[in-house]
Amino acid sequence: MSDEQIPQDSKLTTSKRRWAAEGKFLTGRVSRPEAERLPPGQHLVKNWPVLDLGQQPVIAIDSWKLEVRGLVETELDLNWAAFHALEQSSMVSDIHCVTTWSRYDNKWRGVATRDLLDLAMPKAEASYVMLTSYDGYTTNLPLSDFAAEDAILATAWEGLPLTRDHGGPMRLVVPHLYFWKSAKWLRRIDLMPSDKAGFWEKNGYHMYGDPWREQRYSED
Ligand SMILES: Nc1nc2c(c(=O)[nH]1)N[C@H]1C(S)=C(S)[C@@H](COP(=O)(O)O)O[C@H]1N2
Ligand SMILES: [Mo]
Repeated sequence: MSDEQIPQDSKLTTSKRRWAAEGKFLTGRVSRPEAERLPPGQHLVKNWPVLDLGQQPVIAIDSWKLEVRGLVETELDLNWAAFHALEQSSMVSDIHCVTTWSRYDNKWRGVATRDLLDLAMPKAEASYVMLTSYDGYTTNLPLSDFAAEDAILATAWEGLPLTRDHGGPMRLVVPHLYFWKSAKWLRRIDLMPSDKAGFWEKNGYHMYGDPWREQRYSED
């Protein structure tokens, strides 16, 4: 599609134009050659392992909600219908778990984190994000990484509703960081001025978690 055909007032163009103008969310990430697709120390799996704290919360769609709080112009309280009224996107990405398995070409559908941020409008001081889930899990990452082009608040995987064991009804997917940053059963997003450790980050995992730099543990 040429630029002329994109409606200039669409949500996508608005957020892209605004973020480009602000020079925001530039992570310096580059696309990688196929030979570097598998990060060091990882092996490929075809199945999809389940990893969590052992408590898989049961969340009724009627009582599900997502809160956005902290350094935003507009705090958000979205129920299931409001979340689905947002622009829905599809993305295909790889999973890299710190326990050394990787899984290629996972097809997600849901709300792009950028589209959610476009609604909430991060304040200039917002630099980090804390994610809080229904099982009490927390994890932290820079706002620019949360806002990556391929980061998605996923409600479906391979065309089917995301199952509870994998974080359904909704989980985050941030493909360019180790998978512990991709909070399952996500309930709340807090925008913060500075970094704070989440659950695994307090327990020895790296604050950032880049698979290509093998940032597995905090002493790395
Ligand atoms: N809410 C929540 N999210 C979580 C976890 C968790 O325990 N609770 N575990 C993390 C870890 S360590 C990994 S590897 C992935 C695993 O996701 P999966 O079970 O869908 O493979 O979820 C991440 N997100
Ligand atoms: Mo993990």
